[in-house]
Amino acid sequence: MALFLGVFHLLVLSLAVSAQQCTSPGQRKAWHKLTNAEKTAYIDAELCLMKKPATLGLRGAKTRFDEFQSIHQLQAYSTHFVGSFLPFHRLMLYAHETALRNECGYTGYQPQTLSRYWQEQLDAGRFSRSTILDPVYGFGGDGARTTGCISNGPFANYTNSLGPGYEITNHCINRRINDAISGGSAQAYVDACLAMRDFETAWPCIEGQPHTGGHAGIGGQMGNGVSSPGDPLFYLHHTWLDKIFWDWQARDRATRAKRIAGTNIGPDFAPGFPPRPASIPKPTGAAGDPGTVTTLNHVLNMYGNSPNKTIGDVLDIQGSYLCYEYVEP
Ligand SMILES: [Cu+2]
Repeated sequence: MALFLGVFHLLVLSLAVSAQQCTSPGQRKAWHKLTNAEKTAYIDAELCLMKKPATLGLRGAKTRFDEFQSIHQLQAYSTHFVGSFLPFHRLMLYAHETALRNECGYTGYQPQTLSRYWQEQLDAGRFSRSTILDPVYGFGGDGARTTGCISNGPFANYTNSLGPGYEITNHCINRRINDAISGGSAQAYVDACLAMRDFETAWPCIEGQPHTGGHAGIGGQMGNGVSSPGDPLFYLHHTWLDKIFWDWQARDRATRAKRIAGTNIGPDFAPGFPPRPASIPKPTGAAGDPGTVTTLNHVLNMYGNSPNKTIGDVLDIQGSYLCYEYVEP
């Protein structure tokens, strides 16, 4: 009888686990590999978010697109240079992708096919010539010399209401591409991070050069640590970083998809991050953590754009909450 009950319990347990498991993960593909129709589908979904009015009452946000930028603007100093940097951006990308799908009908041309990433090492050192900046099947090109505003492409006419930094002002999406700085996205920097032995070294490595190469190589809004999601390229850049994080995790998934570390106290000031005005409350980085170290119980705040989740919920991209995979370019 005891044996029978034991087997029965095992069965129930395995059923409960499999019910939560990710059986058909959504595919995240490299932008360079998409057909023109797939590129257009993604861009159209983003344009749709830009046309939908804001619903969450977040400071200064006018559209649904802006409300995702708000998540980042309001928490810039508690989600960078801290242990939650990679999990926070992972959940933010997922929230954005979910909005593209549920609010803008985005299916990416087949069910379960989701966000796109910019395989930046292909363009490192030559961002200005990347096909991702194509004016028709891409995100438009560099900022104009006089105004800094992107002057072509699908997002040239968007009026951004958040930024630069913490400001609330109507402005264009601006860029200032620097090919030399974009060299920071090179494969050598990616490989260096993938070779790191533990989270304590892999996270600052990813947040360092590959992260900075994409932000500062595009420049303008993307180069602003607080308001960078005002440029839709942000999502393609950070999805690439999320892929690098996952590629690193997958090398020892049993350990690395279950472990987090690092401080939860962000700096008071950081280069590329405009100072936080007193009107914005200092975010409490420690939500869910018992002390000053980032733990699996650390809560990632999406400000109503999607459910808040803990770091433990999102460390595995094929776990109980997230369900996607990266398709190699
Ligand atoms: Cu960020």
